Amino acid sequence: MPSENPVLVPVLGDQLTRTLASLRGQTKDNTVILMMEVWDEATYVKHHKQKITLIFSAMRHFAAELEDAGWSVDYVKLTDEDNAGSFTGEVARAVERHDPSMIRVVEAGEWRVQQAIEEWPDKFACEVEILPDDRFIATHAEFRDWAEDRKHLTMEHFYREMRRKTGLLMTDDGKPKGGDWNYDKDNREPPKDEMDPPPVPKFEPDDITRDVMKLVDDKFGDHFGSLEKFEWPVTSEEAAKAADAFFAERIEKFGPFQDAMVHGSDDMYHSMLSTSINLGLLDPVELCKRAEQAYEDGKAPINSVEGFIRQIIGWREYIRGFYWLHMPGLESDNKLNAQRALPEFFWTGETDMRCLADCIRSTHDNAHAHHIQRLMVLGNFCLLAGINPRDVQDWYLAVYADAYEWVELPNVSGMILYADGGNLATKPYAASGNYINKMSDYCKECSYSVSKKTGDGACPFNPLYWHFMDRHRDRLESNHRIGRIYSNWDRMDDAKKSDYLETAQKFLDTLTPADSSWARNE
Ligand code: FAD
Ligand code: DLZ
Ligand code: SF4
Repeated sequence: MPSENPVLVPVLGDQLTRTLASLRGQTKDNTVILMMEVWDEATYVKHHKQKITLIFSAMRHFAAELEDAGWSVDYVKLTDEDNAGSFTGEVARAVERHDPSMIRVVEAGEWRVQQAIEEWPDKFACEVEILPDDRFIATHAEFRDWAEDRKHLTMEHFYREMRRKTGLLMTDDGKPKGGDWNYDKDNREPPKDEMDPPPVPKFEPDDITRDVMKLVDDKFGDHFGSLEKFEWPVTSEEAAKAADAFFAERIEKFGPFQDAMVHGSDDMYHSMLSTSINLGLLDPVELCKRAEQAYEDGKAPINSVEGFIRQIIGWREYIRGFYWLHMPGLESDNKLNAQRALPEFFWTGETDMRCLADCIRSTHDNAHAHHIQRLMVLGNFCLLAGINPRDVQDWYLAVYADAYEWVELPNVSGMILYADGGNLATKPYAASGNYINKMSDYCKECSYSVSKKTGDGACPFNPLYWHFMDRHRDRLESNHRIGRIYSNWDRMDDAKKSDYLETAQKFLDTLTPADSSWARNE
């Protein structure tokens, strides 16, 4: 039993780690751990049904695990009478119940929630200690120091700092193992006919998960997505099994086929570990150490291992640093002045564009699409079609089981939409149908023809690409990484250019805007 005035430790839904900074140093007899299912978090966008199920189920399993280990957990369910609906409201109720000597909390991942937490010292009579989230490698201050005075925040430079800091893939004399820092050039193989990725482990819903599924069906039945194939790991034990399978069976080919896409193959050689990493069920640095060990043991080549480690200590850390550096403000950036509404087919999947239809199907069925689908199919389409950043942000935040604003927003605003004007990406990731054809098997059976550039039946990515380049010429022409493209455009005769622009416009005019109630409660 905790003492009379215990320390109250609120643990948020993406802080499901036994070694969380706020629990470290606490003893079981002086601590009450508070976990809260709250309406505000469940509905600030209309999250995919699998995302809510995953988070609530993982929270309930984590609470049970802590209780089994002898901790006192005060767990508030969504349907509990008097649930206040917000973190602050629930902490206030818990303060009434427990009269704590102190509140100890780890900073939130999202700016929105952190703003609320920072009001707690004024709201509550007891001391409030807000601790850094040291599950990340770089602190906010370290990232700010690194970014200061840099004209461009190049991920590769930051990544090298993280390699040095962690010692991952470094030799004793401070050189990158294998000789190069980055093996991305070896990681762009198109899919092969005989490719047969081993299946990702699936985790059958247990009683706790099934209870949550009923709750989600009941309360969030109008949210996007299906619960039929809910197979995510919901405990650290299950997540460890998923990681074991990745290191045993898929890491070898992770690198070469990182950018490949195959119709109906929803995971390829990807790790499928982002949901577990983001929830706190897996430690990102431990995963990188295991990847390095696979290289040392001769079980995976350097390009696969370096590629995996770069995604985690490079991109993931950089994205988080970038988010905190640019918030608030990043969410309202719209430097390309994109105003078109998100097309309805992003929610219904009803489009003849086979690549998009497959990515949306996977998103609907699994609350997941792999990186290159998010970037070069869905993201590329939103960029070229000029979809407004707010709609795109809401969609990505709602539909992916691994989506939290700190990771979704820089990827959407900076990486795919260039809405920050090029702070994150040195050039827009714009591509015609040719790229998708090279890296996938989508085009073979599409009702559009990827080799047709204009007119009826032409792959829409082809004219949209030139429509995008033409309408943003003023901004992009001076960018040395993209400027050369305009000489190709200028070499075309006027009739060809008009053909491109007219075909694109005709296509854009066919798009039905989505109703905003898909993403947010009115
Ligand atoms: P793998 O391909 O196996 O990669 C290994 C790990 O690297 C991932 O688990 C993830 O932790 C990390 N990683 C890889 N790329 C990125 C990246 N660009 N940013 C941050 N971490 C990265 N990832 C999220 O976790 N949440 C999101 O909300 C999210 N939104 C995205 C939106 C867009 C537009 C794009 C282009 C990417 C987004 N990503 C997001 C990154 C990436 O697509 C997912 O992390 C990845 O698909 C998860 O599958 P995986 O675990 O099999 O990844
Ligand atoms: C995403 C989410 C959802 C859907 N619901 C909850 C919840 O009810 N309780 C909770 O603690 N966390 C939830 N989360 C995750 C939070 O949104 C996440 O912890 C914060 O956004 C991080 O700042
Ligand atoms: Fe996508 Fe165009 Fe290929 Fe069809 S032809 S699958 S729309 S890239």
